[in-house]
Amino acid sequence: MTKPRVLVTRRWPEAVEAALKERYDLVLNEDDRPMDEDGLRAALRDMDAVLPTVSDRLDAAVFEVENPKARFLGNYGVGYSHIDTEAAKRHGIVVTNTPDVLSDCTADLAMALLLASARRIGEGERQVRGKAWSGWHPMHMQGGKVAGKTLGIIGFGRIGREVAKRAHHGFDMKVVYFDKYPAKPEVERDLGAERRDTVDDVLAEADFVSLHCPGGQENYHLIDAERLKRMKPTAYLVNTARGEVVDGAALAEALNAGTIAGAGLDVYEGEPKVNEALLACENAVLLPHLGSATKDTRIAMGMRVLQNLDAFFAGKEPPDRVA
Ligand code: 8YV
Repeated sequence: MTKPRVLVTRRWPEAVEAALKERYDLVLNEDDRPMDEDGLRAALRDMDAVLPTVSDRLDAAVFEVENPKARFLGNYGVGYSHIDTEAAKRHGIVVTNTPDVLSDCTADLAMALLLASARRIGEGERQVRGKAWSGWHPMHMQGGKVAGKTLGIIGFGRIGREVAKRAHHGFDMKVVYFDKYPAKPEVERDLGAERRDTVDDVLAEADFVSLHCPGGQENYHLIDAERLKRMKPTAYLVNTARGEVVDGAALAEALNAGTIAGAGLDVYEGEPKVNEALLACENAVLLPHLGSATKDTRIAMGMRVLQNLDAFFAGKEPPDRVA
């Protein structure tokens, strides 16, 4: 039996590529350059399966291929707002993602950004490296206290709950959250979390706001100029979800005007480009989409894609099917 032809759009950890190679006719993107629209279209036309990442924009136009051969898209990552799943469905293409395996590491990074923005870690590092530090003094770089404060979580799924666990049990924080779906009372109790009826209620109450909702149209610019005004002037915003959830220009204005105290960002609308005004904000900590970037997790993500791929080609329902 001929092996299905599978394209991996970016380089993955060696162990995963080796496991894929054993079972599939694997095509690798040897030089690891992001694929363009024509490349993705050719992949959908010629491959049995394509394994994309957040750097591949699979919008409706990319699916307009005559007789696409591809039947399976195994996304490497939990967020899939870069894939038009409706278009995939129309073309009979199954889509899967990689939940669970990256929740810990993404939650760790959200906490890292929360601490870094509150304690001015980026600014401090720049000062030391720039040889601009004149020595200790009581008024030097005072930041915001974290322990005992209120954390507002928008999107109380797997990652949001891991952040709540760290904040509540590690930093003695009170947790309030908004999610369309209320968590079970025992989950709320374990995480010291209380649901609020609206995003605005969370924003008004929280000293820190961390975003863990999906991206895409449904949450496009959920945090805009108006919503930033609802936050406390002493509050910090953390985004490890998707860039489009925040209006970057409005955030830069809010950071400059003192509408909020600071921000920690891992994701950007239109990344890898970053809004110039944000780049100039001293009170923003900016990371290059590192949420799941640990060696263990990147292997686990690849293995999770492989599980879904194997199930699909064995004629079974893939466990992490999203479309
Ligand atoms: C991934 C992420 O690295 O899984 C996600 O949704 O944001 C990241 O952790 C990225 O999406 C890879 O495709």
